[in-house]
Amino acid sequence: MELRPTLSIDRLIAELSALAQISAAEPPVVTRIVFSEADLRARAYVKGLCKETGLEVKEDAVGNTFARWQGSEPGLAPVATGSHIDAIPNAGLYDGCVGVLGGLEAIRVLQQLGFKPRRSIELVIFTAEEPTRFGIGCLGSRMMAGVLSPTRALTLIDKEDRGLEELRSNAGFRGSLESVILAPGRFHQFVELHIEQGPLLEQEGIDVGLVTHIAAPASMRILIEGEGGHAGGKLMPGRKDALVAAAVLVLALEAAAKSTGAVDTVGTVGVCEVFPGAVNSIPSCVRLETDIRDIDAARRDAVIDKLKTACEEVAEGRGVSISTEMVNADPPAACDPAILDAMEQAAKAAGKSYKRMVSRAYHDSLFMARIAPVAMLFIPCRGGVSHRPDEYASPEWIGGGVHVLARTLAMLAS
Ligand code: HGY
Ligand code: MN
Ligand code: MN
Repeated sequence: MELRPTLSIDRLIAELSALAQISAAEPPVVTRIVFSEADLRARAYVKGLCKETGLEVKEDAVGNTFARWQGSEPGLAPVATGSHIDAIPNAGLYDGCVGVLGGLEAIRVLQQLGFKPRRSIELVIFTAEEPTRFGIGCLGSRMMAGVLSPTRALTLIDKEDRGLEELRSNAGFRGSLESVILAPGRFHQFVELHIEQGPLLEQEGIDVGLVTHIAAPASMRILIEGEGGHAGGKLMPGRKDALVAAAVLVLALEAAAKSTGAVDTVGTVGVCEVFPGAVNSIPSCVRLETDIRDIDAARRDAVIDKLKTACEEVAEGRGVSISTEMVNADPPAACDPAILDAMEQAAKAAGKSYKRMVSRAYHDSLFMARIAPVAMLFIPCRGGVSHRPDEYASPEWIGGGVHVLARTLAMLAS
């Protein structure tokens, strides 16, 4: 089908900007933690746009949101696109939101062109792609794929000791958590548009990335308990300083990640909580949250093993007690060749340059891949910067991604 989508990129940029104003932080900083007041206002805003577009909007028991454009053969499993609108603290306005509002714009373009989908097209807004609240990423899509069981989900608590049950019901989401699990075949195919969150497309001057694999993320919590004490009265010999022990582990993770010799191995300690946190008190307890990834799961797991060994050695050497907890250690996902080919055809028809590449960030597509064929479509982001307020994707880059997405959806839904 020959499509010449006419995009209203100005409207899309205005909507992205309007969404970015809905933040727990002062704009241009975006902070939107799942089930927070800002998250609920953002959901209402996006659902309003979906309803204006004539989509049928439904939500599941944890707030995953499905906006459907009914196809001519409703008995066929729909094609879906979408991403997330929650954002970590001190984030930008494009991560996730480009895939949600860009997916909506792709649907509007096809509607304006008079395209009639045979398969329904659904825009999905996933709950809690970011790990900020509960320490685990992709909460909504994990539950949809049955990777995170309702029983385990009910054990999740945030830093204020509030659990999923309390937070989801306060946010107005009801129903059994079992009902979130999707039967295989619920979706025919899933395509996610997202900023690259890396520098390659911009550096190489390429319009879109066709993602072939999504890296394998893992997260491990480390609790270090020492003795604490008076910073003046307690002399250096015999101290059991939990923060110094933690510092050794932070360096050990960096060394382990670098030791694989593969550029794809990354290790980060993004959270370090120090107790009691008084300048004149020796830290008695430190909680670290570590993020370890690679496109090769075995290589990633070797880094985790090295970090665990370092924990044992530091505990022994410094007389502190160290416990570890694996939050998640997910396999990588391979994207679907047929969808990749469709995206390649769409890029050619749209006159956009493209390259096949891996995703080093994880996305809801990682879990959607458990229940449907998936692929991701990347657009450049300036300097590869993401998870910072200066994250930026130009209207031209965004427009190119939406154009290719619209053509891809038209092919898949025909
Ligand atoms: O951390 C990630 O890869 C994603 O941006 N949540
Ligand atoms: Mn993110
Ligand atoms: Mn994202």
